[in-house]
Amino acid sequence: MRALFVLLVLAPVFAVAQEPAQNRREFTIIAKDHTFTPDKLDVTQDDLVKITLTSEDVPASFAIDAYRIIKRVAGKTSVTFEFRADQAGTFPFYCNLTTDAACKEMRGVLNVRSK
Ligand SMILES: [Cu+2]
Repeated sequence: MRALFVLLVLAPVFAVAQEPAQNRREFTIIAKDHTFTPDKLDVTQDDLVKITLTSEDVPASFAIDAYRIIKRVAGKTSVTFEFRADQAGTFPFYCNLTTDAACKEMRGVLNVRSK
């Protein structure tokens, strides 16, 4: 009887768990000396990507045009955000701040492998 109860109660949970696996990927990106570290992110299409952007010196930002992402981080703080990598391809990410000429050199690449 107890086994049946457990089965009935847990069945919906298992049903949810069996939906297409959704990978979560987490990255911490350090912005320092107008450089992103790492400057290359590799994920698989449809991954849920969580990024913690940490500035170790001056304010910075992280932008990916194709994903309409622009996140700013104040100096010596962190910001965390998530997005679903639903478009396959190679996308540049960059700092879009204009206060400092060196921001133009602040860039990296997001690689989204199609599945
Ligand atoms: Cu910058």
